[in-house]
Amino acid sequence: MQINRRVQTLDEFTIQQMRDFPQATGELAGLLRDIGLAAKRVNVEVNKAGLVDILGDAGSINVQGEEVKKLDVYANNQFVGVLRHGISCAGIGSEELDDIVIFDDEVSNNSKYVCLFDPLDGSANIDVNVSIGTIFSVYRRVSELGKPATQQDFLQPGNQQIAAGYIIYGSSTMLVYATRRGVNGFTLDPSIGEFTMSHPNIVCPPSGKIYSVNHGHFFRYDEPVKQYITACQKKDKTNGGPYTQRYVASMVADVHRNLIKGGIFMYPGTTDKPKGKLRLLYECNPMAFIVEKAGGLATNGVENILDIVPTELHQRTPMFIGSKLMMEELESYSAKK
Ligand code: AFP
Repeated sequence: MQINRRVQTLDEFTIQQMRDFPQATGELAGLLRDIGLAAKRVNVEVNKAGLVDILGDAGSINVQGEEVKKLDVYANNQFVGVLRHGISCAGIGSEELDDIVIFDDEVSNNSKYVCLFDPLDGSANIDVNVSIGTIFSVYRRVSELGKPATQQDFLQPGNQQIAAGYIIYGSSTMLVYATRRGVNGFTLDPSIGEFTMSHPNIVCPPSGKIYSVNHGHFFRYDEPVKQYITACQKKDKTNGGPYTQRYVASMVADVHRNLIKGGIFMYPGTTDKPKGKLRLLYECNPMAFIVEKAGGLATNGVENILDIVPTELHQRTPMFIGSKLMMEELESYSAKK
């Protein structure tokens, strides 16, 4: 029996990754440590949301025109705070903030990275105790070090990401992140207050039996999407099925489940909202980076999510993401069109 199994913490892992690159400055390890700290603080509040006065709406409306729930505001403030006071980030973009925030101090202006995040994705689920998450995306600056970060640092295509990840506040609290070297998952161990390696080298199964989509919009999807969804419903033992439909309406939870078990998540455009609902910079790009580094695929129905050149901070995009073979079957319907 294995006892006192020594598990590697997130910080130990990122430092090990840094040691593999002698030229590394440790800034990325520092950034991930800062994100892990903010995540632990958010986790405490998420786990007691029902007990303290942070349930319900904060009364304000965010840039998306959505009711801002108090936990959204708290989470945003935690991530902005640790990144501003860290030494690795020159500025941030957030779903909760109308515009980018450039930290513009001597240390931050010499930081190599900028960060974009959705501080609390799935916030409509907060009050009903369904899993929610934080999504983050890290870019190397394209602007001159020593000077403040600029808008162009944030409007880079997703294939330029240095790292991307999410925290899922669910039955356990996990932090999953990807770099070009792969995808690793860490589970928060409350007994030591550290994220500890639980899912090394995550690989997305090439196929699966789970499809995730909001059926309530079915008749507003375009024909290839409706044809693929119908094909999913018709799967049986003779052609890789039967499939099951799972949809939590927290993308982090849906994509995490499909990443581990195999599956496809779809948030298509609709006749009334052709760009769909999900945001490119701090929802779709990071999730696409993670899933693609794990061997899956992510598109907007026409091109790879990671190849889209952003034009504005809060732009939306249709999103199809998941197991490679399931994505290719979906694409075959678009090709027929
Ligand atoms: P909220 O943060 O407003 O709850 O939106 C969550 C989300 O952006 C994404 O996490 C879900 O997959 C998607 O919206 C659910 O949207 P629908 O409720 O329209 O299906």
